[in-house]
Amino acid sequence: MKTVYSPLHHRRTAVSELDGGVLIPPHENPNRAETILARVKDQQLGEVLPPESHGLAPIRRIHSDRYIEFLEHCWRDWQAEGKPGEAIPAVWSGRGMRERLPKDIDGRLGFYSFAAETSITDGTWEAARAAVDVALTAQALVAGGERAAFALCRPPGHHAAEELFGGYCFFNNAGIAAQAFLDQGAKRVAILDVDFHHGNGTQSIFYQRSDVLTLSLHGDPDLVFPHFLGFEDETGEGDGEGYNLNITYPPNTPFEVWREGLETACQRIVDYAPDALIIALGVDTFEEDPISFFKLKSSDYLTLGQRLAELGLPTLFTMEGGYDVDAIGVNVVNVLKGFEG
Ligand code: Q9C
Ligand code: ZN
Repeated sequence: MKTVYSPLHHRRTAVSELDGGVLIPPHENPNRAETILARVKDQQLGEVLPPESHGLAPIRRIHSDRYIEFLEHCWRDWQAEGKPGEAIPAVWSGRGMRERLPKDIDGRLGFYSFAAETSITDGTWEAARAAVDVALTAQALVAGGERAAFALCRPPGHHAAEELFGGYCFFNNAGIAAQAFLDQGAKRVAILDVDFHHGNGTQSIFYQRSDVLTLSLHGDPDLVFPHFLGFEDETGEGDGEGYNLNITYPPNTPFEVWREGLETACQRIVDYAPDALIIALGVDTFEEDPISFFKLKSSDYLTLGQRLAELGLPTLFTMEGGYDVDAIGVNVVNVLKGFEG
C-alpha cells in the first residue's frame, strides 16, 4: 500500500494545549507523524509519495469561504493585536446569546471553534493545507485503481466541521476526500471512523445527506470529548435520515466488545454498497493512550485491518488521532498490514 506524506506537517508546532487548567505541550505533535513514517519505511509497507497540490477548490466543497479565510489570516490578525501567546479561543456564544460573527479576533476565534485546547500559530494554515493535499493525493490513487492508500495526514481532521476547528483539527481531510470521490463520479461513499473520539465534524458535514454514510465507534460523549455530539440516537436528518451510525462505549472497553460494534458498522456498510470506503484511522483506542479509555492491544490492530479488507472495497485511510507516540507507528502500520494480509 502506498503512503502519502508531507514534511510540511512540521509547520504545525503549537507549544500550548489547554489541559487541566494549565498549558501543556500538545498531545498532537510532529513526532506522531514522524514515528508513523519511520514504521511505514521499516516495515516496507510500500512507496512513500509526496502530495500534489490540489488548491482550495476541493476544500471549498466542504468548508465555507469565510472559515477558510479566517484560518488563513488568524495568526496574522492575532499578532497584529500584539497578543503575547498563541491564538486560543476563550469566548463563545452561549445559550441565549447571538450567533453573529464579530469583527474582533477573540470573537472570531470563538465563532469558528467549539473547544479551547487547539491553538492556532504560525504555520498552522500551511500544515492544515498540506494535510488536505495528502488526503486528496491518496484519494486520487484509490480513484485511479489502487486497492487502498494511506494518507498520513497531520493535523488530523475528523473534529472539523464546515465552520469549526477544535480537537486538534482544522480541515476535515476525510470529508474533503469523500466529496472528491463523489465529484469524480462515485455515487456513494462510506466514512468509518475508528478513532477513540466521535467524528463530530464528519457527522455534522454529512448529517442531512444520503450520498455519504457516516459511522463512528467511540467513547461515550457523556464522559469524553467532544461531549456535545456523538450519541446513538443521532441517526441523520432529512435526506440523511438513516445515514449516520454512532456506537458508544464505556471506560475500559476491550477489543472483544469493541469489535461487536465494528461488526454492526461493517454490516451497515455492506448494505449501503458504497463505491469507496474511507477509514478515519485513529489509534487512540490503544490501552496506553494518555487521553483515552479503551483497552485495545497492538495485535488487535492487525485484526481490525483484516476485517476492513474483508469488505472488499477501494479503501482510503486518513490519519486521525493516537497519542501514545511510542506505540503509534506499530499500531497504525498493524492496521495497514492487517489489511494487506
Ligand atoms: N484532557 C483527536 O483524536 N480533548 N482529537 C482532550 C484531554 C481533546 C482529540 C482532553 C481531544 C481531541 C483527533
Ligand atoms: Zn481521537
